[in-house]
This record gives sequence, C-alpha cells and structure tokens, in this order.
Amino acid sequence: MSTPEIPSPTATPGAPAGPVTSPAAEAGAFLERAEERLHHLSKRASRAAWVQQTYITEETEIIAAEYAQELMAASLETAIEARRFDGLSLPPEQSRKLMLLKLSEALPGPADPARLAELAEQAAWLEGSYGRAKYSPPGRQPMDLDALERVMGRSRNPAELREAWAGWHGIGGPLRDGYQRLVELGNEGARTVGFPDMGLLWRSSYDVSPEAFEAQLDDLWAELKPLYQSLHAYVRTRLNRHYGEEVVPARGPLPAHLLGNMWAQEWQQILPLVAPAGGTPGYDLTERLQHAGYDPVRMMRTGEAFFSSIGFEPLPQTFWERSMLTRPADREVVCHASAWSLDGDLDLRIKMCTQVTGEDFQTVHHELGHIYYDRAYRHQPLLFRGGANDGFHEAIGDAVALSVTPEYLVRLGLIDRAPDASSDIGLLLARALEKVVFVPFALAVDRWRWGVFSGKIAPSEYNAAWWEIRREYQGIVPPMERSEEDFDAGAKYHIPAHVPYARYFIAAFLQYQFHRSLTEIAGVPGPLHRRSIHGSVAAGRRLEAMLELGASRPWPETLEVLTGSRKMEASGILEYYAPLKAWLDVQNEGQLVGW
Ligand code: X8Z
Ligand code: ZN
Repeated sequence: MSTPEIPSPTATPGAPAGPVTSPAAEAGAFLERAEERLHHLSKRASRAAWVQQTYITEETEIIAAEYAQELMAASLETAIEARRFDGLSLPPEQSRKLMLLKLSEALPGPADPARLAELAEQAAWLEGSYGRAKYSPPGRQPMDLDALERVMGRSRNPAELREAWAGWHGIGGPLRDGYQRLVELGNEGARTVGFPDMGLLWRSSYDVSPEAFEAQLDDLWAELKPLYQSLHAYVRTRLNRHYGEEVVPARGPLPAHLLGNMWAQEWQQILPLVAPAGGTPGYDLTERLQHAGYDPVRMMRTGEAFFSSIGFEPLPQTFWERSMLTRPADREVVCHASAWSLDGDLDLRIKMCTQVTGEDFQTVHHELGHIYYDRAYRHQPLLFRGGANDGFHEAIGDAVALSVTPEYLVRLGLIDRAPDASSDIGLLLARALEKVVFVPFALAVDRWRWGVFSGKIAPSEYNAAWWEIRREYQGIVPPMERSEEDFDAGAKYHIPAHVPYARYFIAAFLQYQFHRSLTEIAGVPGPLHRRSIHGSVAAGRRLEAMLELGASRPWPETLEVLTGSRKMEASGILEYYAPLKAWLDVQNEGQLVGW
C-alpha cells in the first residue's frame, strides 16, 4: 500500500521564505480546520441518518448514503493529512487529537471515489435491510422483530421457538454478499489510514497496543468464566428437568432457541423456568410497570427523574419533541435502540421502539446514559466529544440502572415493600441471567469479526466460524443444522449496522466498578447489589466530573477520576455476584460444569 506524498510541516531548505511557524502552531491550525469541517459534515450526515432510520425508503437510504460518503471522504482526507505530523513532538492535547482523527471512523472509506460511494451505499443498504426485515410464516401475517422477540421471550413451546428463531435468522442469508463486500472495502479504507485491517483499527482505540488490549479482554474473561460456567451448568440442569433429555441434554452445550432471547445474549426471560421454588425476586417488573399504567414516555421520564435526583439538569424540551420513542405504525424504521447527538450540542434524541417491560426499563436507562454523557462533554472540542473509550459510553446508563434496586422501586410506588435478604439469590440470579450471560456473547461477536476482518475467517466459513466461536465462549449451539447458505451473524443488528461490540464487553465490567465507586461516594452501606445512588448529588457530581472529560485524556486517567483505579477490573462484577456464585456451586454439586 503506497502512502500519498505528504508535505512536511517544517520549513524546506531552499523554499521561498514565508512566515516561520512551529509544528505546534501548524498542527493547531490544521486541527482547528479539520474539526470545523468534520463538525459541519457530521451534523449533516447525522440528520440524514436520523431521517433514514426513522423513515426507511429508497430515497432516504440514498440521501443518507450521500452524506455519509461526504463525511467518510473528509475523514479519510484529514486522517491522511494528519500523518504529516507523525513523529513530531507536539503538545499532548494535539497528539491525542491527531490520534483520534485517524481512529474516528469505524468504517473507513477507500480513497477511490467510486469504491467509497459503493461502500457508503452498501452500509446504508445493510442497515436498512435489517430494519425492514420480517419473517413471513406460511399462511400467516409477516412478523417483525418485536413480534418474534416476544415469542422468544415468552413461549415455552420448543417447536414454536424453533420457528421464530429460524424465521428471524433467515434474514441473514440475503445480507451475506453485501457484508462480504463491506468487509473488503472497509479493509481497503483501513489500509489507507495505516492499519492492516479494520479489526486492528478498532482495537487501536484503547490507548494501548491492540495486542495489549486483547490481552486485557482475555484476562477479564478468564476471571469471569468460572461464574459464567456455573450459571450455564445450573441453567442446563433446570432446562433439562423442564424440557427433558431429548430437548436439553444434561451435558454439552445449550440449544440457542430455549434461552429466552433471539440471540441467546441475555437469558433473564427464562427466569421462571430456572428459578428455585421461592427463589424469585418476589416481583415481576414488567407486570408491575404495566399494572401501574406506564407508557414509553413515562418510562423515559422516570429514567430522567433518576438522573435529576443525582443532580443532573432535566433534558431539553427538544429531546421530548424530536425523539422517537415508539414504533410508528405507518412506516419502516430501524427499531434497534440508539441515542443521538445530532449537533454535538443540545439536539439530543433517543430512537427506541419502547415496550413496557422490565427489559426496556433497563434499556431506557442505558440510552439515557449515552444522552447525559453526550451533553456533559459537549463543551469539549469536537475530537474529544466521545467516551473515554467506547466501553465507558456503554457503561454509564447501565451503572445507573444497577441502582434500580427493590428499595428504589418502592420509592417509585411500583412495589409495596422491598423483599428481604432471603430473596437476594432470586434477585442476583435474575440480574446474572441478564448481565453475566451477556459477557461471553459480547466477546464472541467481535472475536468473530476480528477474524473476518483479518481474513483468518474466509467468507466460505463465515457461518461455521460464527457457531464455533459461540460454542467456545457461550457453550451454545444452533437449534438446527446450519450451512454456508445461512449468515446467522447478519441476524444481529450490530453486524449489518457495523457497530463494534467489544465496547459492551468492556462496559459489562466497568459498570460494576462505577457502581461500587458511586455507592461509596454516596455513602451507601450494604452489599453491592442492594445499594442505590438514587438521590445522591455527591455521587452525581463525581459522575459528571468524569463525563465532562469526554475523550480528552487516556481512559485510565479518566477512570481514576471516578474510581481511583487506572485498570478495568473484574473485581466489581465478581463482588456483586459472590453470594450467587457460592449458591450455584452448591446447586451444581455432582453435575458437569462446562460443555
Ligand atoms: O445495542 C445496544 C443498545 C444501544 S448501544 C440498545 N445494546 C447491545 C445489544 O442490544 O446487543 C445494549 C446491550 C447490548
Ligand atoms: Zn448503548
């Protein structure tokens, strides 16, 4: 790969005499221009993307692709130009901005305009196709993802679950060729900005070498794995008892369609099947929310009120006017929840097809975490308007949602009294089915993608590798024979939408570190899982102090502001679930652990 000729910022001998400037002054001027240009273009691209995702048509797809292309071209140009400052000694703030400039695009475009246009179109088509996708059962109405997810969560009929699972996974196949092309062109873009492939570009965003980053993830996973395996073994025993040896063998991996979620990424919906007698949390949040007459706006308002209780300003009125909080009846939209900052300032919005369920109550807090983060760092220069790393962004709302304890639900009037400590195992089991179970899934998704991007996984093995990796990390298998006609990874939003996933893995650990520190600052005693920071302005202030920094410093420094530690640690999540682990070990006595 040839590198374009790049002029040196230092004066060339023999060049006509001009104003003598220092590298720092040149870099400063360059960065100012780059930030202004990218800010302008990303505002336009965000607006077009918002319209496309909330109103999918051929035209909106084309318009969004055009603006995305414009932004990609500018990002590429500035990233290449930024190389002329490589190796120069500059103030740390400038070096950091230059680094972030090169890493800013998860989907870097090739230099050739025709291929860049093709990539932008491909990306918009893939995301649009996922958004539009439906399963058409023979002789019945087509089912969208919401409807299929309801079946996955609620049905206990293996045949019905198989059908819903296969129905949705069938949407992946038609995306396979487009995805392969996206990988080729995106990799070309990565090489243009100096990375061997997109996976290495993604893994270079964490203030350490990509190798060191991978090692950090492996270490975190190694620490959590025993807890996950205990949970897996326990669930297998209970499902074996419920469905019988034919459907769920007592040894070996679990069938992916019986775990209460389309992607088997969170299993809390099968709690009633696996909870021991008397070991449920004592209330069902979905039922309580529905009984209390909550609707999507009230769910969001309740989330906002939590943030207000810890001292954050209410959301701007435009948030309520411009957000899309329910699935519109009259048009196709990308329903996967997301938080948007359209202008890098106060035009903040959430797009979410909210359902009144405990699961979506969690997602509401998750999305609000993004929004408050975006707002807190809006005074930073453009290149620093981002999470300390992308895992921080994903962890904020989840950390706050860890404070949605039974005691807090009593304050909301959703339950009459908090269950006593005898319900703790039920509470922890419910949470672990959601959050501990998610961790190996999150790692599997990007382990697969890193392999695909590097070429280690060839297109002819996309699907086989997807299931090999999921079996290895999660101990699950598909409910039926799959082939390379299928593209099951494509049935998960973040693959066609090209959203990196390691961020959620990191967040799964960080949120407990944040929660532990925040509850300490709030002075709340008791075991981690019973503590809530609701109402603690002291905790809110410290949180905001971290959020305001955005991406302006290496993340270990930012982490230190809140937690005093410079490392991502498994100790928080392990402490949180320690009572559950002890209990699971007793339940699993005499059973095989592992698969
Ligand atoms: O995609 C999301 C959020 C938006 S950043 C709704 N999440 C991941 C997923 O749904 O797969 C949150 C948890 C994991
Ligand atoms: Zn998120």
